[in-house]
Amino acid sequence: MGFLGDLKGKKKGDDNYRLPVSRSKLSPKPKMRMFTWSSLQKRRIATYGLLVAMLLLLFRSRVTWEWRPAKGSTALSHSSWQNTRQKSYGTIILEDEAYYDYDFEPIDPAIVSKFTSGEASYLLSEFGGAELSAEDKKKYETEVSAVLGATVDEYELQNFAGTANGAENNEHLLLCVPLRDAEKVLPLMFKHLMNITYPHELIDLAFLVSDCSKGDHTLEALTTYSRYLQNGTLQQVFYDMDTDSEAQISKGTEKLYLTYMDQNYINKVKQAFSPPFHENYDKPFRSVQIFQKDFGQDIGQGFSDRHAVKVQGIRRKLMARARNWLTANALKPYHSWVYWRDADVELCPGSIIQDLMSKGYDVMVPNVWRPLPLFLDAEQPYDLNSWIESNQALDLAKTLHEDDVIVEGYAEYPTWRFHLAYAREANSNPNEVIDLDGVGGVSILAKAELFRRGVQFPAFTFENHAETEAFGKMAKKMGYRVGGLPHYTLWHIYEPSDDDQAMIAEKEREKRRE
Ligand SMILES: Nc1nc2c(ncn2[C@@H]2O[C@H](COP(=O)(O)OP(=O)(O)OP(=O)(O)O)[C@@H](O)[C@H]2O)c(=O)[nH]1
Ligand SMILES: [Mg+2]
Repeated sequence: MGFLGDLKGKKKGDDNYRLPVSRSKLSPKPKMRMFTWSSLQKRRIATYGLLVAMLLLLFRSRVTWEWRPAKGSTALSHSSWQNTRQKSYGTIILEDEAYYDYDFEPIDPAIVSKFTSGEASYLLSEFGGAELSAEDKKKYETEVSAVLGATVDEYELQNFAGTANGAENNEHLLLCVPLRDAEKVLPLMFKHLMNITYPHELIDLAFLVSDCSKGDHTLEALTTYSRYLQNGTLQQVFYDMDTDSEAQISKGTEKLYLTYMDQNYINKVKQAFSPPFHENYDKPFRSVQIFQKDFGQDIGQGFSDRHAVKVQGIRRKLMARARNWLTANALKPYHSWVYWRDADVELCPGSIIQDLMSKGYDVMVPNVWRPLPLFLDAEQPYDLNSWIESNQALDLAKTLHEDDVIVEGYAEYPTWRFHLAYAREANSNPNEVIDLDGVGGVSILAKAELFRRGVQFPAFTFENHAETEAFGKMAKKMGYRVGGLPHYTLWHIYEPSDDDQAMIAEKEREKRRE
């Protein structure tokens, strides 16, 4: 069964399957766009149509789509959702300028074709020679600039430095997510993306899918969900998926461990993903780019596989390569900020981007914990990669080979560093900031300037570190301010380890014996 196999009866010609992913293909502003279809575009549409039809067959999806012509100028709004809960899919007209700025103007093939035999020939055929009346001159200038100007843009990079009030200042942000074998967590990830209250029209989403196992559908699922997201209909898709009774039954058996968790926490998660949502929850993002590239990562994505100490250095360097490929391909000159987010986050405030931005740092991370079963104390500091350097760790580094990578949380590397994770006090000021040296990668906000200046995620050993911790160290070395919020917490999903599963099974057996 395909990943959307629980949904009901999608129609082949359904407009929700338009390929809208790049911004220019979202419902354009009528007065801004004059379109004639070139044969290339027609061919593309035919190919897309064929692909979509194949996808539909492949996923055997079962959603009933009810097409409703555009009524207003907004996507299915949260109030319409709350009030009616009906299936209604309106055409989205994206009015915000931020969807269209810093964009090459579309080239009109009819105008371009007039110039194919050179300018002299154009002048002759259009105006009978080079002598132009005032009116002809105007037309000439418009058409020449449509051909030349359409592909020439200039940027004053000073204007994209990033401020603490990015949303008010219309600052564009690139949101990067690396993905591997992530099919299962994609609905969670997309719900979090919709929950983000930083203006969606200012956010370009960029995903990199790598090294997925055979049988995993991360790439296909990501593409399909992204299309729904950009059509403003993903909320409805998830509602249908979440209310599908068959799917609930199989989820129930799979998630037995939930009964062993703190029910307050479970309720918080439920609440985070239930209406009312914020006003622009369904609003499409400025663009979505999906990249696929394998790096030869063959360490398993299971909890126990990826946490063995000896694989950490290799794994972290490969992750670093993936991150660098993603930024290098997706960063545009108009981005002021880059936000990195892992897909496997369970709870996170929708205002995270503004919250991290408001501190005025160049790099800022929150605290990351994870919930645990009650029999394991209910919660635990999770991301130990955000820390302040210690003399003990610097001394330890001197004893290591220059290519060795120190990883936190392993007895092999006693660093005695101050970890952001352990500094958390549940009810303390979430705005308190601590300066850091290393950072974890679950949720990093950084000014785009860092990447332009050459700060990156080292895929080699940099000061006995790799990836995000080395990113923090490198940023510091280049004079940037790196900080973390000890009392502002994101919750990583809990995946029962092999040991935890054995304990749960034992408890279940005990229950049956009682
Ligand atoms: N592109 C790419 N993404 C990856 C790779 N490995 C993990 N990811 C993704 O990177 C994010 C973090 O991955 P995790 O496996 O949770 O790794 P981690 O956060 O370093 O480790 P944990 O502390 O175990 O959570 C998730 O969104 C993964 O899907 C990889 O090799 N390539
Ligand atoms: Mg993780």
